[in-house]
Amino acid sequence: MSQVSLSSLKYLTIAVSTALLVGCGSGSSSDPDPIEAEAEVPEEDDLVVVPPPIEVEEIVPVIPDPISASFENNFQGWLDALTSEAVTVDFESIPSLSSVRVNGDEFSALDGEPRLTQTEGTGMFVGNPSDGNQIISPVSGINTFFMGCDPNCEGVVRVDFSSPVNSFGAYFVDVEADFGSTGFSLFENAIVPEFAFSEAQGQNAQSHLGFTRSIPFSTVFIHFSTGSTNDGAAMDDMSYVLSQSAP
Ligand SMILES: [Ca+2]
Ligand SMILES: [Ca+2]
Ligand SMILES: [Ca+2]
Repeated sequence: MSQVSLSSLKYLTIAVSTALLVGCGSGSSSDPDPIEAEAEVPEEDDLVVVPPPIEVEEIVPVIPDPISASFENNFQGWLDALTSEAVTVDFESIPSLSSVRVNGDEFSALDGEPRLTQTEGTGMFVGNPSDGNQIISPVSGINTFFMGCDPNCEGVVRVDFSSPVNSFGAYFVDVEADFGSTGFSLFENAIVPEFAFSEAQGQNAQSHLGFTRSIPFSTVFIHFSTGSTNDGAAMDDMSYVLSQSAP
């Protein structure tokens, strides 16, 4: 009697524990999986469908207009387009000589602290380069700004301001066959200026180039030919307008 009852208890214990293991295993693996699978699929579908149309629509209007309005030989038109009075660098703060080499920070006492850096050429000079075969008439005073280049190449000057400006302009003197490479660019390493003279201006002619931009900028590049073959061009009365008044 005692042997039978002991063996039957063992079988009962094994049967119950097996049933519990099987029941728990089958219950936990069959119930949660369908719920999780059904919940994940719709969320992924919603995320994939929504973003692409938004990204495509935003790419199109991102392309900015580099220059909003340009003025060639229309100084008064440029003045009328300004938002406030222009600051002018007349290059008269440098002692009068035929040519004085400058490093570009000589004009930083003015509002906007313009600093000039040569990016192409063999030197920046202020003065009056008039000599036997070339007469340069300054627009203001007795000095102009010009570059050296040996023997003939494109001169490029970078101008950096301490606060953004929205307008820029200058007079150029003696723009001739190199008119297409005389002007301004807002982009570094531009091969030709994005805004240049449309035709030759003539021997010793004083010609104004100016532009305004709806998006303020802090850097502008001045392009002009220098050298013996094209006999170069000088600049005077470089002007700009700060986009916001000083605090
Ligand atoms: Ca001058
Ligand atoms: Ca000339
Ligand atoms: Ca020239």
